[in-house]
Amino acid sequence: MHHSRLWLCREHFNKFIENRVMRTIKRYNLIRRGDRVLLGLSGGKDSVVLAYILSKLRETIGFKLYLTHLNLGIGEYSKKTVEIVRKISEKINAPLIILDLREILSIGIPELALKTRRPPCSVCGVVKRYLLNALAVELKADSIATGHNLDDMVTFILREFLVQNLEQIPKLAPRIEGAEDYLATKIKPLYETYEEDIKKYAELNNIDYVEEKCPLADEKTITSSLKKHLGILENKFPGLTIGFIRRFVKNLEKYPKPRDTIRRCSICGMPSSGEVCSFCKITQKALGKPMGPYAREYIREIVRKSITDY
Ligand code: Q46
Ligand code: ZN
Repeated sequence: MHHSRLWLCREHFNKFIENRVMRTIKRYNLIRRGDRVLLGLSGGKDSVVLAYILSKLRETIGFKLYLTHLNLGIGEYSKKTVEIVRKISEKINAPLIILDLREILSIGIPELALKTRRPPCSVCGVVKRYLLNALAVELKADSIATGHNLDDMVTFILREFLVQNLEQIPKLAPRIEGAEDYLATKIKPLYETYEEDIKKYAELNNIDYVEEKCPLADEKTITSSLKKHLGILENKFPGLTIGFIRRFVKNLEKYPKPRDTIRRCSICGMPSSGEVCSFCKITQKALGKPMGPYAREYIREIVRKSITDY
């Protein structure tokens, strides 16, 4: 491993990565004994590798792991991701809930973007955040785990700094507390794990994941350029990225607190910065009706049917 100047065999490499995730969980108090953790699985390498590692740690820590996948209705790409996540759920023996956007809204992300005249990733972000949170609330999950890795997080922090969006920076912490019964806590167990190591872990353990990028992804963003350059810097100065993130967490208190207070959407009751949440607004525009209440009821039903200890 370039960053730590270690050269390990497969067995020791696996141990090294699993220990690193375990230490991240402990250092930032991400998962506690008895927790119910909902992992958002996209089918890409990060969330898939995280599912494997969390399934290995579940007994030692003593928590329950649930998986969820959002079928975004993006043609062949979505079909492939669904296949992959089903396989993982069987392999690691963790319950999986698939939320199908075309079943909930009758349209997928491409049409939703067209009808709202917004970039696909922007509507997609709103939809994913909403459904994931609504599912976690329904499952009474203690947290939502996501596969964001070290390189992702440093890139996001640098981007917010570059555009001087300082109030967004505290939201890039490894653990973001939720609120009451409508906003789930979010955790990032791969916060200190290099992307390069995640790829290696998948390769060495024959873990299948979706390698192609989403066809709607916008490649010309500040984030993708920053990530490339961060990789070059890390190669030149091994350990730069991990050193940065650890100092960043220590300095978190020094950044301005976000001013937007979280309220509840007057239509569906989910978190919102204004009177009506973005999901209700987007669906109102695309379908002529705010779909928050329906989506929540749909999720409630699916949880009732598929989770036995609910
Ligand atoms: S799935 Fe959705 Fe991503 Fe595709 S439309 Fe954009 S945000 S790129 S992670
Ligand atoms: Zn709403």
